[in-house]
Amino acid sequence: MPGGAAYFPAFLERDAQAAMVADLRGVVAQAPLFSPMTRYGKAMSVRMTSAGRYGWYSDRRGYRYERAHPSGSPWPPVPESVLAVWRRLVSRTRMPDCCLVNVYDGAARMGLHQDRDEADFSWPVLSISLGDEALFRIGGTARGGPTESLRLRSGDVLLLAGAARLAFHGIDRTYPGTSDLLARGGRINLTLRVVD
Ligand code: MD3
Ligand code: FE
Repeated sequence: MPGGAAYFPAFLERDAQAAMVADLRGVVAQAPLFSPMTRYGKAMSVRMTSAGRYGWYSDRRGYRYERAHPSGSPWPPVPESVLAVWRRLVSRTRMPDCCLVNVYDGAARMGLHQDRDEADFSWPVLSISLGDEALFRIGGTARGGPTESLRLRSGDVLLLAGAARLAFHGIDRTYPGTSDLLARGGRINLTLRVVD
């Protein structure tokens, strides 16, 4: 993995994962999942929503953070169960502005990309995986360079800082049926970010 990436396999116990999923049901009830349009006008296969001061949004105008859900309502607060992980690994004083919730079912995937819509890349991104396993791929800061793959499992946490913060990364596929955490199957990934 690139410098600045830290991998914490099985960081969350089963009970903590289940409590987080229950909290996320509340988030999704207030801020329903949607499939963002890429800037090319094609719907992403991953469904998303957010919690926090900002949510990530995309349409033909491009990728950005917004203060409100597409419905016009403010995003719900980030659940305490999620903030607790940030406090343990990132900061006790600065809380994340955004918890992006990515939901993968069936054939959903995410192509290689960089996360560069945030103002200050010196803040890390914290990722929490829940539910089905996924094939995660990460490379360097230039598109087209060598990549390495890692199978992310439910309860795994990744911290992307330093050089890894601007690394190209994506999800090639998930492995349906590899976890019984989510009643309807699938995978949830949370990313916690400082936006501005
Ligand atoms: C490496 N999510 O939301 S999480 C994303 O599993 C995103 O849903 C993937 O990429 C997912 O932007 C991967 C691991 C991850 C998250 C953010 C990163 C890796 C990262 C930011 C910089 C470098
Ligand atoms: Fe990303």
